[in-house]
Amino acid sequence: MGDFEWYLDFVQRDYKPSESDVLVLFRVEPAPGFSFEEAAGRVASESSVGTWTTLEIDIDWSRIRRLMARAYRLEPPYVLVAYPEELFEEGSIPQFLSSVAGNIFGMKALRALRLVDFRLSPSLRDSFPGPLYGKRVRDLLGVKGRPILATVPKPKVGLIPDETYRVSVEALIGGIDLIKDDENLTSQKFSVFEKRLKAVMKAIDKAEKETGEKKGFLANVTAPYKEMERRIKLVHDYGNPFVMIDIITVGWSGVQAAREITGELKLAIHAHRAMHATFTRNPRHGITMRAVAKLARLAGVDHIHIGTVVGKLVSPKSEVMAIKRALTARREADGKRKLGQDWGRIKPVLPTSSGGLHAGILPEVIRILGPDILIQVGGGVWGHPDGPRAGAMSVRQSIEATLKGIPLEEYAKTHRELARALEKWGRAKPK
Ligand code: RUB
Ligand code: CA
Repeated sequence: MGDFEWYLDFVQRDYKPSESDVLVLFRVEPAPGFSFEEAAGRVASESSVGTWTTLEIDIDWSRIRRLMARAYRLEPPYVLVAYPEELFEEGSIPQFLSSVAGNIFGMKALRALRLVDFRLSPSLRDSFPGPLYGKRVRDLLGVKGRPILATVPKPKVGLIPDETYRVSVEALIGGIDLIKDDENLTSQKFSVFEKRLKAVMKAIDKAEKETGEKKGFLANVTAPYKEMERRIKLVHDYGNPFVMIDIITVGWSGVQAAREITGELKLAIHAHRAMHATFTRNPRHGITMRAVAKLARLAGVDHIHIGTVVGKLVSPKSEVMAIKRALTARREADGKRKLGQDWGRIKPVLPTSSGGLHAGILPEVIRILGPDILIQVGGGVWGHPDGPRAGAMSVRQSIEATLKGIPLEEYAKTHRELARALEKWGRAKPK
């Protein structure tokens, strides 16, 4: 058997990347019988121009050699790969992922592979729209100096529009800014999309009149594409400036196409990340949430879930902070296990903290993430002993106390709704 492989040609330790290269940082575990170098070469090869064997065709090989990816920094288990930007189609997240997160994840020579981070070249970056509003969604609501507050009516699915109307009025009057659909509430028979939209808009109208505050609806338009487009237009017709999309289940093509329409209609996109944990959770395999968040920023969502550290879903502090930086930095420096991106004209995204939150643990969330975030509290509003209006009030009171630097127990002496929330939950960290 002759020597038919050319994988090691893709390892070039002396390569100096240029400004126009796209860099991707991988964590690589070779399968038994393969060296780290062989595994790294395969990653660069299969994600760019290579295949399993040398080729015998008469073409312009100088072009192919130019298009090769190069694994140039090998620090087991990490490898940094440089790709010439020409390998990528402008403005296409699907094509980018088919390259750098494609076949390589299934290669027999790798036991595990994780896409840790990436940096686009300036011109590839600028081929994406980024958020329409990003942090400026605050202007849509007129909320300044405190986190924006959303709530998902619970039970998460099963309410009929009339019930959604009644409970939404309560939460909005109690002090919530945004009613949010849950990830799996779209248009089931008991809550047909347009009927629910109508109901929530009616609740918003009533609450705005009563409170003088501006309110909104993160309406989950997630659906097969044509239907999603129809729902986005409906949301606009009803005069609501927000939609919510489950960005992972809809897929990047759907998110990018939705961004074109929402851009025309001037709607903000709330990105729910349901399903991300199928590939972000295992630290040895998959794609980091930090990388997913950067893709979402490029595609142009305005808010995205980043975790809570203290809530019901897995979200370690270091990871949550890394995601937050990737979403909000104008320009990030390279770190030990991260590639900084200069974001140019691409706006920052507003981070959303959600999942198992209630009045008693909001001070910790704000201490960790700061006040420039969107906070979503579901069970912590709907499970309040005195109902959702009191639940919403308890959450606003907890935020007020935190921003004024007053301990919750102290503030609770003069704020009954907060006191009642603390009686039920204390500082419990839900699981
Ligand atoms: C919130 C909820 C959201 C999670 C998603 O409900 O279930 O879908 O935030 O997780 P509750 P993440 O407030 O009752 O827990 O935000 O980590 O993506
Ligand atoms: Ca949910």
